[in-house]
Amino acid sequence: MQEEILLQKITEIVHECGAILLSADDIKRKTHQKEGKGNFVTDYDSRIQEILEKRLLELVPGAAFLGEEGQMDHTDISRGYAFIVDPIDGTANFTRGYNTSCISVALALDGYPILGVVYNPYQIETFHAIKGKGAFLNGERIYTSDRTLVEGLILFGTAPYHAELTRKSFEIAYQYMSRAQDLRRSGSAALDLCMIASGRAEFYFELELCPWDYAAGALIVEEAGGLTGDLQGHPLTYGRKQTVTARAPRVELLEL
Ligand code: 2AM
Ligand code: CA
Repeated sequence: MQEEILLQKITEIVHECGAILLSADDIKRKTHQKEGKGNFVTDYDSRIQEILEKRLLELVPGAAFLGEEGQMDHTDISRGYAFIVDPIDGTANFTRGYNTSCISVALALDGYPILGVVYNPYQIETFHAIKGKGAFLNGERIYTSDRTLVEGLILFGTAPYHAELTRKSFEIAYQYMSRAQDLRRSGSAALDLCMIASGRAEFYFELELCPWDYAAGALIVEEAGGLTGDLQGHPLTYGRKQTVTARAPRVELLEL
């Protein structure tokens, strides 16, 4: 299927799932604790993932499917097509009615994303990118900002489910923040990446993320002219957990 048509169909599916988020009720009763502090799942995460799995695999039959919910840690995405999907990124926000969550869908080929869609139904913002064809917000081309670190806004995730990473997360945040303008913390890695892509913020990091948290967002950042990698700038991979950074091109990584 032609990439643009595929994008249109994926976007339609993701928008339908966004409507489920907006109409969610009685979320508290439908929330369950997962392994680790601050790590939740709701009945909506599972339901949206089921819909995404069924509908996306109809579009690309035979593709692998890696999603946050379920036993998918061993899914091999290194060859052929693979969907890498987070049904709700920002689940803790969702359970609190904080209205900062999104649906994130990436299509990867031979281990690397070639198409990404991130939809925030609360702001009606759809970010997308196709490899080599730029990044867009609601159909308009977006670019990372031309600010340097001194003028920059820092975003970070605290990896709350890994208590041993808390101190290090704040030490790194302090290093960047003390050289920058200010700092924000949203609770959704995919949306943070889209903030970098759209030039609203300049540097983002989180010490441990899963591929479904960053696969779509990282492609959107790169296609918007930004840089992604780990804390040293080594390229991201998409088959395992890792540290993720994203930045506007004039922001340099600090030697920590
Ligand atoms: P989630 O809302 O889909 O769970 C918050 O710091 C960010 O980290 C969110 O994007 C959140 O995604 C993600 N996250 C939550 N639990 C995680 C885990 N166990 N491993 C990696 N990332 C996680
Ligand atoms: Ca999730």
